[in-house]
Amino acid sequence: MRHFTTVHDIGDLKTAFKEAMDIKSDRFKYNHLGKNKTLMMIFFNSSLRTRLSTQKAAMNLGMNVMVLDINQGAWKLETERGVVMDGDKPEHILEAIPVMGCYCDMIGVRAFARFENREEDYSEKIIQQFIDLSGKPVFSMEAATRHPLQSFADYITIEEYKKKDRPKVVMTWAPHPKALPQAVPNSFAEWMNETDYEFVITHPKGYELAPEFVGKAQVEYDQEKAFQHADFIYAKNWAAYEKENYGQILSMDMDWTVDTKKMALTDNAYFMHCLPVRRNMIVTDEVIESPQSLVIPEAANREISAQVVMKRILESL
Ligand code: AN0
Ligand code: CP
Repeated sequence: MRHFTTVHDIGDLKTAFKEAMDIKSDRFKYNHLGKNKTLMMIFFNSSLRTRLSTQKAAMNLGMNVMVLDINQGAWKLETERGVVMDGDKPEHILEAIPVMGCYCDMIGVRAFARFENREEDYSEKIIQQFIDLSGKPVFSMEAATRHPLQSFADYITIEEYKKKDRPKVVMTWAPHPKALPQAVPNSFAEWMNETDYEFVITHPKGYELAPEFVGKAQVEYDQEKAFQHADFIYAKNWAAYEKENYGQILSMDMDWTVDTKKMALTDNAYFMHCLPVRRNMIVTDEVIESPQSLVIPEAANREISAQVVMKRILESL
């Protein structure tokens, strides 16, 4: 594997899960693979889990790690070609990327959707430029439309906790005070559509995701109906995708918050969220603190998903 930006880069999911379990049973087993190799992590946006779990996974593989927060200490980057750079941005991304590529063996990039232009976000301009111009393998640490390391960790978690072969997994929209990208729900849907689980998406009208991500998922606008017989509830907020209100908040309806009453409609479902989560907006204290909450094991699996991905990239160098 050279680059990792979508589920399609990982191949067969069952094989990837087996590799994840192999690594989980002894995370230092492949420590020789990363000797004298350097991971560079580039953050255009904040992070707690991705930063720590990816660095830890790289250290487990014996790699050296460099981290750069573009907005803290680096030169402000111009990203448009053709502009007269007489403003507040001293460096162009078209030089910065190949320069970064000189100092490392692979690059992890976090660059969220900017919500300025839907076509530009959905063209994955920033991460694609890293792929085209760095000369090094590139993996996504959440790009404009997907968060595949998160979805891989979510998939591992479901495989570990499922009590039946074909669980019912329900992804539900929930309210949030700030506009959030569609990357996490898009990506989760993309991974779930590669499994044989029963997969349902529920959200208020107007929050439809891009059809290429919804795929064969069932869309149910009645959240209570969707929760019936669910084995996993995956909560997430996202802003509108539709062209006329792209990136906008259409609803803050607290009736969509995941609470104990709604969880009681499920088949004793597990609760999942990628974190960070706003309590008592997305989910109540009671639900996130309940024994059914998988938010911590899910975050722990971020180290494992990152390690499978970087191990495969190292093997291809
Ligand atoms: C980000 C998002 O929703 O995409 C990152 C989640 C992993 N969340 C926030 O910005 C709060
Ligand atoms: N889930 C996740 O990616 O968290 P961070 O934004 O803290 O990295």
